[in-house]
Amino acid sequence: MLILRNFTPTFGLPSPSPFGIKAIALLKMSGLAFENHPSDVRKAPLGKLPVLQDGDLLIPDSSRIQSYLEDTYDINFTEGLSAEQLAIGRAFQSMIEEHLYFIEVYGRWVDNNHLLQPLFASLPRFLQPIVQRMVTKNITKSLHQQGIGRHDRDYIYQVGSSHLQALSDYLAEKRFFFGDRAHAIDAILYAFIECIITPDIPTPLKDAAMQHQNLLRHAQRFKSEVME
Ligand SMILES: N[C@@H](CCC(=O)N[C@@H](CS)C(=O)NCC(=O)O)C(=O)O
Repeated sequence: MLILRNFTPTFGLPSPSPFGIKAIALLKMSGLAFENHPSDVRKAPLGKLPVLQDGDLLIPDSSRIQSYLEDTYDINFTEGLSAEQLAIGRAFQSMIEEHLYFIEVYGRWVDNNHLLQPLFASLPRFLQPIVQRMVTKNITKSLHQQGIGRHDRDYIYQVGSSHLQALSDYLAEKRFFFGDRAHAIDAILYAFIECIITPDIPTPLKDAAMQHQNLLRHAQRFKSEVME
């Protein structure tokens, strides 16, 4: 049985992490049996979750999990895609995971830090504010190092909105990103949109996402056809 080591479900999400949801989505798409287990991020091989456990083997990182499932279980998450579509998918994946992600993180940790207590609910009560302050300090530092955290709030959300606009424009009226069937990029799009729209965390990024009816329909479709 495959075990997915993940964060504890929070904010109405199966994982508060978009990468954690992406990994669940890929496993659902694979049709393989698996269990999603809340796990301690400090025990993860790279200090991050999700991690896939297959027997004694630990596979960190959602993209490495994808490659592992493809190589080991002969799952094809990009079946039928042309070289051009693969290139487009790759570019959108980078935009989402390497840039939009940090704007989502800003929306939670900088703009709405007071709403994040549920993330620490499993800790002893006296430790919760201490750990929250420590994690917030580390995340704020990583936003500064990444670069996005150096900009003003309006500009950060303006960039986030332009990413959402690009995703909405490319998706247009298609059922999934490249047509009728869901591929790996749909798992990624779903995971990151779900993390913006589902938690009760108000941000201009959420307002922008709610304007794109096709992104909302995509999330709903992916949820009902793949996740449930
Ligand atoms: N590239 C990794 C990113 C995973 C990641 O950034 N996970 C974050 C949560 S969204 C994490 O575990 N952070 C814990 C930490 O940095 O201490 C993937 O695709 O899985």
